[in-house]
Amino acid sequence: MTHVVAIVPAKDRVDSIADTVTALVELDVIGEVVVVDDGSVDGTGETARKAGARVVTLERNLGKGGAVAAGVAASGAPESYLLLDADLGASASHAKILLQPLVDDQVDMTIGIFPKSGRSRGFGIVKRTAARLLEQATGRRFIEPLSGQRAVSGPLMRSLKLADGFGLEVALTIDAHVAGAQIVEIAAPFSHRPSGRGPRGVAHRARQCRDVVKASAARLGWRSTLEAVVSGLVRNNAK
Ligand SMILES: Nc1nc2c(ncn2[C@@H]2O[C@H](COP(=O)(O)OP(=O)(O)OP(=O)(O)O)[C@@H](O)[C@H]2O)c(=O)[nH]1
Ligand SMILES: [Mg+2]
Repeated sequence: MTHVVAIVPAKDRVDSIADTVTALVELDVIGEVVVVDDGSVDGTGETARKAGARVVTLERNLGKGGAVAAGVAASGAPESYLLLDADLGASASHAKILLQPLVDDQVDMTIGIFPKSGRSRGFGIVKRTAARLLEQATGRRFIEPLSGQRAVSGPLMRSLKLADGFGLEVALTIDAHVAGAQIVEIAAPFSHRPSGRGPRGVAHRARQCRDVVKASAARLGWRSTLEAVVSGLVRNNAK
C-alpha cells in the first residue's frame, strides 16, 4: 500500500477540526493525519490531537502556504500527500477520490472540485483572477483554481518551493505545470463552511487576492498578473 500523509492547515477551526480529523483517520489509505495549527487561539490544536491527528504547532501565524510547508517538512518522505482544508468536516472522507488517479493513472496532482451547491459564495473575483492566471501559465481553464483539496505525489511536492499564504494553490498548479507534472481536476462531494459575503468573507478574499497576486507576480511577472486581475473583475470572462 502507498504511504500517504494528509496535511490539514488550520487557523482557529475548533468548530470543524474534530469532524475533519475523525473522517480522515478512519480512511485506511491514509497513514498519518498531520494538522498544522497555525497560531490558533481557540483550542484547534488540542481538539485535533484528541481526534487522532499529529499536531505541528506554529507559535506564530505563518499563513496557509507556510503551514503546509511546515507539515511537509515534518512528515518524512511519503509517496503522496493529501492537502485538505480544516473546514471539510465529515465530508473529508471523500479525500480518497483524489488519490485514485495517482495510484492508477500516473497522475502527479489532483485538484478537488466541489459540487456546485457547496462552492464558495463570494463574489467570484479572486476565483476568476486565479483562473485567468492559470490559463496564461498553463493554457488550461481550471474549474476550481483555488481549491485546497489536492493529492500530490511525494517527489513532486518535495521538489517545489511553496508560496506564502493563500498563494499556495495557484503557485502549486503553476509550478507543477512548469515541472511537467500531469494535473487533473476531479469532482468529489466535499462540503465546507464558506465565509460568505459578510465582513469576514470580504477580509478573507482580500488576503487571498493579495497572496495570489504576489505568488503570480513572482512567477509570471507583473504585467501578466495585472492583466489577469483586470480581467478577473469582469464577470463575463468566467466560463
Ligand atoms: N495555516 C493557515 N491556514 C489557514 C489560515 N487561514 C485559513 N486557513 C486554512 O485554510 C483553509 C481554507 O480556509 P477557508 O477559510 O475555508 O477558505 P476558503 O474555503 O478558501 O474560502 P471561502 O469559500 O470564502 O470560505 C482552512 O483549512 C483554514 O483553516 C491561516 O492563516 N493559516
Ligand atoms: Mg473553506
